[in-house]
Amino acid sequence: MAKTPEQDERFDAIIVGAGFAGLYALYRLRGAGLRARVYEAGDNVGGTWYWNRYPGARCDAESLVYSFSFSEALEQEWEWSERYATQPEILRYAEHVADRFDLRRDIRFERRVASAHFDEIPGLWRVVTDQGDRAQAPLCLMATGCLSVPQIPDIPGLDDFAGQRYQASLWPHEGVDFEGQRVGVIGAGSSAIQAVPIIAEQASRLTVFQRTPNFSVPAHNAALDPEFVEEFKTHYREHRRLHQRGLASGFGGVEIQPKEFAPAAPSALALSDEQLDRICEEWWEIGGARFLGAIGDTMISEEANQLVADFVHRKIREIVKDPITAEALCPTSYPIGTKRICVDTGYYETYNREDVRLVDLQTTPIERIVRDGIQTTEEHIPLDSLVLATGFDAMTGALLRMDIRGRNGQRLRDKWSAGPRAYLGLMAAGFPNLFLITGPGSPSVLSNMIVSIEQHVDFIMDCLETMKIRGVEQIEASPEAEEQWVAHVNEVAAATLFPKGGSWYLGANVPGKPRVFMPYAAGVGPYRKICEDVAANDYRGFIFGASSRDA
Ligand code: N01
Repeated sequence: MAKTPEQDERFDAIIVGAGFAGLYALYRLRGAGLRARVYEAGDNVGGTWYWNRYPGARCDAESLVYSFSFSEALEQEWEWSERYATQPEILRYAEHVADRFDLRRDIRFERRVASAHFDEIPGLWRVVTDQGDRAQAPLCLMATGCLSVPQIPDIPGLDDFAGQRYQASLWPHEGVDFEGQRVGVIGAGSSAIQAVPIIAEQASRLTVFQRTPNFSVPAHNAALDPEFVEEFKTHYREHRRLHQRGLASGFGGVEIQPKEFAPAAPSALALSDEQLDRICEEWWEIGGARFLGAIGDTMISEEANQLVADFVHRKIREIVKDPITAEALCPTSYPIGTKRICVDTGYYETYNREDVRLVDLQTTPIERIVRDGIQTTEEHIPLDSLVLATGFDAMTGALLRMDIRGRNGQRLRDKWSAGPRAYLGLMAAGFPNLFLITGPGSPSVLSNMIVSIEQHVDFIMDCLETMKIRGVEQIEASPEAEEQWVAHVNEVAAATLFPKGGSWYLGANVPGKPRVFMPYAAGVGPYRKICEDVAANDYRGFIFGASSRDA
C-alpha cells in the first residue's frame, strides 16, 4: 500500500531504527516531554529479531538478562519460557514493549532513512527516507544496530543458481519447508551453527560449505525452572546492577550465577592439566559464551588461549565421529574468542548424521555456483536450495549506507574512510547532536546489547537534561577527545588477542573495509565508569554550543 510521505515535519528528535535501541530511546525521549519520530525499514519493531528468522535463531545471552531493566513492572510481568529465548519469543517481547508503552504511534514503518544532513544555520538535522518522507529535528539518534546489513558473498555464479536461495538474515516471514530437499549452507558462523541442526532435521541431504571453522560452546538450553525464575526476579535489581557494573572482561552483562562474575582461575598457565580440564569442563557444562570467562587470561595470553582452545578441540573430536570431519571443524588459524564465540544446540552432533556432510573449502574451494548446485575444485554437488549464512557488514555498515553529512557538508563516509572514529563510540566530531547508540568505540557487540543500549540512551538523556538546564542546544565531540578515545580503544584492543582473529569485529569479512578493531574491549563496567566520569566532569571531551537559531 502506498504510504503518504511526511513533508518537512518538525520534531524534537528523529530516531533511525525501531529495534531495542530505537524503542528505548523513544520511550525515554517521550518521557522527557520531547516529540520524536522513528523511521524503521521493517514493517514491525524488533530490529535484528525482526529480520533474523532463520531456523534455530535464538539469543546467545540468557533470556533473564537479555531484557530491558528500565521498568520493574515489565521485568516482573514478562515470562520467558526458555533459558535462551527463540527469535519468535524475543520478537514477541519487542512487540509487547512497543504496545505496553504505546510506542507505535510515533514509529513510521517500511521507511528506510536514505540521508541525514546537518543544516548549520537553523541547527537542524534534515532526514529523508526512501519513501520520500522529509523531517527535521535538532537531535538525531542512530539506533541502526550493529549487525543489520547482510554481507552477500562475491562467489562466481551466485546469480546462476536456479533453485531457491535464502539469506539467513533476510529470512521469509512465512518460513521455509526444506522437507525432501538437498540443501546447501554456505558459512559456519553463529547463524549457520544455529540453523544447521534444524535444517538437517528437514532436508533429505544437507551440505555445509565451511571456509573457516568457529569455536562453539553448547547452550544447554532448557525450559526455565519457575522456582529459579521467581528467585531471580526477586533479586532483579541486584542482578541488573552486577550486569551494568560487574565484569571487566570482554563479555559484559551475560552472567547468571554469582560465580560467573569472576574467572575460576586468573591464569591457565598456573594450572596443572587436570585443574585446567576440570575448570573448562565445569564451564562447558554451564554452557554459553561465558565459557571464555572461565580462565582470566584466555583473551590476553596466546599460550593460555591455546590451552583453552585445545580443550574445545578435544570436545569436538569426542563428539564428531568421523575424524576427518572433526579435524576440519577444529579452528586452528586464530585464538579462541577472537572471532565471536558461537553458542549451539547439537551443532557438532549434527555431523554424525548420515545425511549431513561438511565440505571443507580450505581443501576444496568453491569454483563457482551453477544452475543446479555448487562446483568445488573436486566435485559437483547438486542442490535444491542454498542458504547464505555469510554474515554482516558489522557496526559501520548501516551508518555508512546512509548519506550522513555533518558540519560543512562533511560526509561520515569520508570521515570514516580509514575506519570509524567516534568519541566514546557515541559521537563523531563534526556531527553535532548526532548520537550513535552502541556505535563503534563502545562495548556494544562485546557485551549484552540491551545493557549497552540502556546505558547509552541513559547517558544521552542525562546529557540532554544538562543541556536544558544550561540553556544550550548543541553538543558535539571535540576532535581531540575523539582522537584520544580512538587511540585508547586501539590500545585496549592491542593488549588483548582480539585483533588476531581476522573477524567482523575488525571488518575483515568485508572486502576493502578498513581493518580497525571496532568495539571497546575493556568491558561494560569500566566503560560505564568512564562515561560517568565524563559526565561528572562537565562532559569532558564534548563541546556545548548554542544553536544559531538563538543568535
Ligand atoms: O556471520 P559470521 P553470522 N565463501 O560473519 C562465511 C551475531 N549472531 O551471521 O570465516 C565461503 O560470523 C564465513 O567464512 P570466513 C553474532 O554476533 C548472533 O553467522 O570468512 N564462506 C563465515 O563462516 C555473530 O558473530 C546470534 O572464512 C563465506 C560465515 O560465512 C554475528 O551475528 C546468531 C564466504 C559468516 O559468519 C555474525 O554471525 C547469529 C564466502 N565467499 C548471529 N563469505 C546469536 O546467537 C563469508 N563466508 C544471538
